[in-house]
Amino acid sequence: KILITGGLGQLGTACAQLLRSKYGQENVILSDIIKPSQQIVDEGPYVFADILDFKGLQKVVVTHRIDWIIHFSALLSAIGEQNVSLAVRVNIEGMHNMIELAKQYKLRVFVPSTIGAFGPDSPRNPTPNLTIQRPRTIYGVSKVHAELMGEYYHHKFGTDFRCLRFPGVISADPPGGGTTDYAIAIFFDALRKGSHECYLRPDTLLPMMHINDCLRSLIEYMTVPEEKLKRRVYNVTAMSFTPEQLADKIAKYVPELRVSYKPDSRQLIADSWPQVFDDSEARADWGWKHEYDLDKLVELMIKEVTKHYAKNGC
Ligand code: VAH
Repeated sequence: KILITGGLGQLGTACAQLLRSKYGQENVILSDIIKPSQQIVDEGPYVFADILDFKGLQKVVVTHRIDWIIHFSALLSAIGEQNVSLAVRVNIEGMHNMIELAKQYKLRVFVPSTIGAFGPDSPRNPTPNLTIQRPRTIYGVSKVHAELMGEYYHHKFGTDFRCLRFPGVISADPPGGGTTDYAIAIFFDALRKGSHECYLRPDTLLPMMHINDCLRSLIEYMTVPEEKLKRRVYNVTAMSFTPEQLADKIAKYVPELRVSYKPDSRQLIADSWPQVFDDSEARADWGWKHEYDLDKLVELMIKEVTKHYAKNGC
C-alpha cells in the first residue's frame, strides 16, 4: 500500500492515477490537509494527513498498513522565500517526521529533490550528481537537508530512502509557486490571451521535463532492486530550454503569440540553478530514459491545456 502526501499539489493526483492503474485503486491513498473535490474522492481513497502531526501520520500508516510513502508536501522555491518560517516547518520538520516514520515502520520512502538543491557555487553546465551544493533559497536548503537526512538514515538504520532530483516539471495544472512555473503559465496565457509576460529573461536556460516522464522516472526508480542502486539520490532530466526557445515552439501553434520579459526576484533564483543537468548516473545505474523532448512536450501541452479550457472555461 502506498501513501502520497501533498496529494493535491502539482504531482500528487497524476501520480496516484498512475500508481492506481498499476497496483489497484484501493492500494494508493492520497492525502493532504485540503478539502478535496468530489472528483478526487471518486477516484480513490483520500485521507486527511498533516505532515507536521507525527501521531496522525502513525495512525494513517498503521490503519492502512502502508508500505511506501511518496512525500510530495513542500513549499516551492518562490513561495518559500515569501514565507520562510512556514517553509522551514513544512519542508524540514515535515521531512523529519517522514524519515522517522519510514524508520519505525520500515517503509520505502520517496522524497523529491530538485535542481534547486544547487546554488551559485555549483557547476551549472553540466551539473553532475555529486558536486558542491550551497543553495540560496530556503527551498534548496530544505532539499539538501532532506537528501542528507535520507542518506544518513539509510546508512545508519538501513531505511529504504529514495530521492530523485527533478528539473522544472511541466504539467497542464495551473502553477504553484515555483521558479520554473513560467514554462506552464506561458501555455495557459498563449491559448487564452495570445500573450505572456515572463518573469525570467529570454535567455534563462533551465533543465525541464514533462510530468509524464517525471512520474515514470519516479515509479521506475521505486521498483529498482536495492542492490542496483549505487546511491540514494539521483539527478534526472529530459532537456534544457530558455523562455525564448519555448516561446518559438509555442508560436508554431499560436502564431500571434507575443511574449514580453520583466524579470523579478525569481530571476536571481534561476540564475543560481543548473542550466544543464547531468543525469548520466541514473541512465547508467537503472536505465532512466526520457521520452518527451521539447517538440513532443509542446505538442502535448497544447493539447492538454486546450482540453483544460474546454472543460473548465477560463
Ligand atoms: C520550483 N519547480 O521552481 C520547482 C523546482 C525545479 C525547480 O523544484 O521551485
